[in-house]
Amino acid sequence: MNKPIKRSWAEPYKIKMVELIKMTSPAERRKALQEAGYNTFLLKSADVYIDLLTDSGTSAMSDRQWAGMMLGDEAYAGSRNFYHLEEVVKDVYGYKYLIPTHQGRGAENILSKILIKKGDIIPGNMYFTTTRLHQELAGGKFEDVIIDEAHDSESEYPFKGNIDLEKLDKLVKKHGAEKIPYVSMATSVNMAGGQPISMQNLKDLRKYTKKHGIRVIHDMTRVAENAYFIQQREKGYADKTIKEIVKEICSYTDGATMSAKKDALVNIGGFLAVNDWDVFEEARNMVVVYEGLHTYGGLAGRDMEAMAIGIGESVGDDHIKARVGQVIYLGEKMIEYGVPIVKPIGGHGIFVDAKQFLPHIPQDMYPAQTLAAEIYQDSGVRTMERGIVSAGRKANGDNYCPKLELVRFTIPRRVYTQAHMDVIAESTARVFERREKIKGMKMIYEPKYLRFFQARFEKIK
Ligand code: PLI
Repeated sequence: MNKPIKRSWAEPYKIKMVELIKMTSPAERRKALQEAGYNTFLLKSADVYIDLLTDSGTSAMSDRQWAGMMLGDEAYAGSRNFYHLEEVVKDVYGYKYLIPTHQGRGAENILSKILIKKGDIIPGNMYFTTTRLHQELAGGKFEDVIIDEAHDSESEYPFKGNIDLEKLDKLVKKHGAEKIPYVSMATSVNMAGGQPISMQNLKDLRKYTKKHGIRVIHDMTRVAENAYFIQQREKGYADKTIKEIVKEICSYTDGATMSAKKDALVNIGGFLAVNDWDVFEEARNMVVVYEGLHTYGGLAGRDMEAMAIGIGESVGDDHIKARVGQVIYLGEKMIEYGVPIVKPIGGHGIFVDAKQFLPHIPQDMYPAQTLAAEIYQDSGVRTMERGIVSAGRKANGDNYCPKLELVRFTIPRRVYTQAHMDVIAESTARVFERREKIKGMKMIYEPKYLRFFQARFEKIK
């Protein structure tokens, strides 16, 4: 059972400062869960031992990033940190024009408002919660064109983030290219389990969209992790650096929204980056309405400096190997314990298949939400639901019922150790052993937007 997993690498950093965390008792956790309505988003961080809620804004910054914070130029207009960030975005990603935003959804809001008209169709490789909501609020309709394998947690297909060009072509034929403002293409598809898109698929997508005059907008939140899988799995890329691969990915797209809180190793920040001057001009005007002046977009100068340095670190080969390596380490431990997880193991976390883990709980009794609560109860490890609660409701009020009903164990970058990974796997294995005794839940409060953040639940007796 507990045979050690072979490994020939270690983290390319050493620890200079630590943050103390504390273990709670089972009784304290029971109370905390009740107060939080069995929603891990509503737990207080002080009650959490190992926090795998998200990899968003939870990474550890480097000494260089912290030093960069001291170089913050807090001028309202024309901060030197903005120009540094602009230069880095051009150098690393290749996009011509930059609009900083407070985080990813700020960029999604602006982009959706500019490009989407009422009645438009936005095809994409699986939805993401905030991305789809902004597309809908702008009057558009999201259509999933990811390959079928992405919806099957057991499929070992190496590029489950790929776009099915036949599905895309059907949409173009049905609605006409003029109804499709862009294809929403994410690297490291979050809701599929952090699954990559291949370079070949991107090239094919570029060719197809060019022919039809359709833009490709890149959700580049986790582009470096995607690049790692291309380097490891795709023919012709083994000898290329992560930086080279990242730049090539971006070169097949027309613009991007970025939540820098993930790949780019900062606690806050994001941006919209485009190659088209007209879109840039409109975005530069709109950002002053929703975020702040176009040279800070809701961020402090020091935040932009930390982001500029973080982007550089995020495309380091040693960094990404250790980052994804840690995720794979945890996933392999889970597999050893017989825990059903999404395969292949993705870039930013382990996604446990709650339908297989708790087959006796129907989807409308929230197996993934239930499992996240049970894991917290067992060990104070906080995970999150990525299933029917996250999927929300359609415009007509019906629930979206995703095939994937998952609990996400998201690994913050450069934060936890291998021993933490062992504790997480052991706790999950303990819950797995008593899975048959676990009962589902009912939702007792449902907010209108992005319900997974604030919904409340009760245990079914
Ligand atoms: O949380 P934001 O607003 O900085 O970014 C929104 C966002 C956009 N795209 C993708 C793929 C995301 O993963 C994303 C945010 N993800 C969160 C918060 C997460 O926990 O996965």
